[in-house]
Amino acid sequence: MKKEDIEIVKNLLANPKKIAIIPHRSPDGDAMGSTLALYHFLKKINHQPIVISPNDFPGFLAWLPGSESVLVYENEKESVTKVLQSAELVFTLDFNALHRTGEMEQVLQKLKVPFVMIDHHQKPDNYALVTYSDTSIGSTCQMIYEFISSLGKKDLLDKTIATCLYTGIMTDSGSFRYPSTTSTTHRIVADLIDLGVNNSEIHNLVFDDNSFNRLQLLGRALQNMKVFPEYKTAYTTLSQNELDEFHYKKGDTEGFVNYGLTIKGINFAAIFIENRDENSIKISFRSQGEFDVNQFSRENFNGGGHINAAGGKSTLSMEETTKKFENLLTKISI
Ligand SMILES: [Mn+2]
Repeated sequence: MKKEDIEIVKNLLANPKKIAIIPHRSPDGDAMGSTLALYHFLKKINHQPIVISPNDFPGFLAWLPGSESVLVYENEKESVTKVLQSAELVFTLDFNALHRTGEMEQVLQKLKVPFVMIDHHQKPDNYALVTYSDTSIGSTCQMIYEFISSLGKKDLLDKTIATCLYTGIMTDSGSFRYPSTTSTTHRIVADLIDLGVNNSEIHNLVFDDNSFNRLQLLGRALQNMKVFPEYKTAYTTLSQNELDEFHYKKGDTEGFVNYGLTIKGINFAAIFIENRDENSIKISFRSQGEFDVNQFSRENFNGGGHINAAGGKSTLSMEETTKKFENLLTKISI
């Protein structure tokens, strides 16, 4: 973090404030972990923070300390809008473009108070007074650790904050196996464990949360998979009917896209998931090695993210979307 930005943030936090902390829509472990860690930290230094999520967070994160205090914009738009309008400072974490908050963007855009962005995705938009952006860091939670350290407040870290941070570092690093996991990541994690984090329990809480329906939905996704060895690519689909058949709940398809990459010789994987209500196809891309799925998604599927992990969207039918995808495979080198 830049020296002058640290000074600006120190000034912003010099007297008690009402602070809104915002994760992206459909928050994952890193988004919830980082916003709640910052929430606990700001409370400790006498602010009045509140985490406001654009929509519901998945059940496998509902054990996170402080999650019961999170407001969900989509569930109570009017009252949450008022809370947002009363904020004196806004932190946006784990995303870098306001449209990632969905409908809440309209409210955020009208706010006249300073924004602080802390994020590790590529190409940050220019909406914040302070932009702490670093695409080399594997998780926003790791950045929050660095952020608190930069403010000279590392001694305020405790088991609660550390538990939130550990969760996001673990989930965004694929349990410490993605290339963005560095020796610094492990040193920070060591610190968190010294603060009392129960790493093994957190792993169980997050990953051993399968329902029978979810396992069957995974089975369907694996059966639907198409593999193109010549393009080192595998993709799968889930239609709305299939989601309905297995009583899909938010978060159920988390991680499904990664299975394609576990096939020997496959470096590019995608999953296409139909959303009948929004009349669109939600897409996740993953790659191994050089192939830049962030760029691929930006150019072809209105999305973006990181080099090896990105999201996208299509308003074509499922059939047209996968046809477009298959055509693109012939034009790229993976
Ligand atoms: Mn993240």
